[in-house]
Amino acid sequence: MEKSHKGSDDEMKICIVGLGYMGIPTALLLAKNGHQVVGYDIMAEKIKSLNNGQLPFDEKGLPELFTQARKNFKAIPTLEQAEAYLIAVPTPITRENKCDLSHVKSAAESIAPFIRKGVLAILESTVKAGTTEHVVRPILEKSGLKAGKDFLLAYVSEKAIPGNTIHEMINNDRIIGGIDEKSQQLTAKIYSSFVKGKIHITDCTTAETVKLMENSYRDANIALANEFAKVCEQLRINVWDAIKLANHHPRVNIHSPGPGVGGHCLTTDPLFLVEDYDWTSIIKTAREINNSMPGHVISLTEKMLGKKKARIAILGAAYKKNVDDSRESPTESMAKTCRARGHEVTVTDPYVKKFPEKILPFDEAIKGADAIIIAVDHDDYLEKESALLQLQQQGVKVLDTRNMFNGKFKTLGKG
Ligand code: SAJ
Repeated sequence: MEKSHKGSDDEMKICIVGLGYMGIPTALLLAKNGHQVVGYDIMAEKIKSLNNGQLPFDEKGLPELFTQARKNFKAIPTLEQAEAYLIAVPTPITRENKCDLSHVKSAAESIAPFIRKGVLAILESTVKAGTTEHVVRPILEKSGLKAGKDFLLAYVSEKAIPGNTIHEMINNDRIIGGIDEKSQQLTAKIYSSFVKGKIHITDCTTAETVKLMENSYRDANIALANEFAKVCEQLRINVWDAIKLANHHPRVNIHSPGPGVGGHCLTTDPLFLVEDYDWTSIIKTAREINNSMPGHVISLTEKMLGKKKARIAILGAAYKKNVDDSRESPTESMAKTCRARGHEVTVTDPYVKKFPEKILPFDEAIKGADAIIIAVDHDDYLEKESALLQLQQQGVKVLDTRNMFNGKFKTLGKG
C-alpha cells in the first residue's frame, strides 16, 4: 500500500478504533513514536473533546504524553483509509456470563470496507479465545480478500494496569499472535516502536488465551487470599501476618485479601475463558468467593457494631487505590447490602466522580457514623490516620479491609 504521509519506512498511518482506557494511551504512544495516528470512536463528544485537547479520563502521565503526541494524532468522526487498524473496543459481559462481542463485531464490520492488499488489522480487545480467527477474520474477508494471503491479521492483548498504564504499556512484555508470519512480523515492528519489554510471537488463539489466563490467575489467587482471610478469622489469627510469612517461601506468592474484586478485567475475563465449558470449576468458584466479600465485610461490621441499624460510612468508591474508576467496585455492592439490611450508608472518595451512590466530602461522610469501613487504600487516606484513631477512641467502629494502617484498626482476616 502506498504511504499516505511523509516519513521513514517504519512510520505508518495507523487507525485506532475505540478511544477508551487502552485505545487512547496506545494511540498516543504510537503517535509519539513517529506514526501518523488517527483515532475513531462512536462517541462524537469524545472526538470533539480530544481534538480540543481534553482527555476523557485521568491516568498517570497521560496529559504529558498527550502534549508530546498531539502533532501526530487526530481524532476522526468517520473512518478513513490507513495502513493498519487497531481495534480496542470494550467487551462487556452478558447476563449469561458470556463475552459480548457486539462492539468487536461492529468495529470489524466498520473497517472491512478499508481492507486492501497489505493492510494489517489488529484486535486488542480482551475476547473469548478464537475470536480473531473465527469472528473477526470472516467479517474482514467479506472484502473478498483473504487473511494471511492478501491482508494481515493479528491479536495483541493489552497488559497495562490502570494507575500505571503508560509505564506498563512501554515496559511490559507483549504477546503477539498473528495469523501468519508476515502478520506477526509487521505487528511486532509496530509495537516495538514504543515497547521496551520483550515481544513474544505466537498464534492468535494462544495470544487470546494467555490474556484470559493472566487475569484468571490473579482472580483465583485473590480468591485464595480471601478464603484464607475467612479461615484466619475462625482461627483467631492474623491473615496479613500469615500471608507475609508464607510468601517468604521461594515458590509462594499469595496476593492480598480485600473487600472484593472490582474493575472491568478480573470480574469478567476469567469467565470468558470458561464460558463454553460446564465442567470447569476453579475459575467460577474464585469468582463466587470474590463476589462474596462485600457481604462478608458488612457482616463483620455488624458484628463489631452489635446493633441492628447503624450509620455506616464507606471510605473509597473506586475499584482500587488511587484511581477514579469505579466499575464493578465492591463499594457499590457493600452500599446496597447495607441498605438492604436496614443501615444508613454514606460514601466518600477523593477521585471518583461518577457513582450510583452520592459521593460526599470525607468530613461529611464520616459525620455521625457508627462504623467506618476503609474499602480502598487510597494514599489520601494515610493523612486521615489520626482523625480515624480519634473516632475509634470515641467508640466508632473502624474496619480496615485493606490493612492499610498495619493493624491499627480491626482488619478483615483477623480473629
Ligand atoms: N485486588 C485484591 N487483592 C490483590 C490485588 C488486587 O483484592 O492482591 C483487587 C483490587 O483491589 C481490585 C481488583 O482486585 O478491586 C483488580 O485489581 P488489579 O490491580 O488486580 O487489576 P486490574 O483489574 O486493575 O488490572 C488487571 C491486570 N492484570 C493482571 O495483573 C494479571 C492488568 O495487568 C491488566 O492489563 C488488566 O487487568 C486488564 O485490562 O485486563
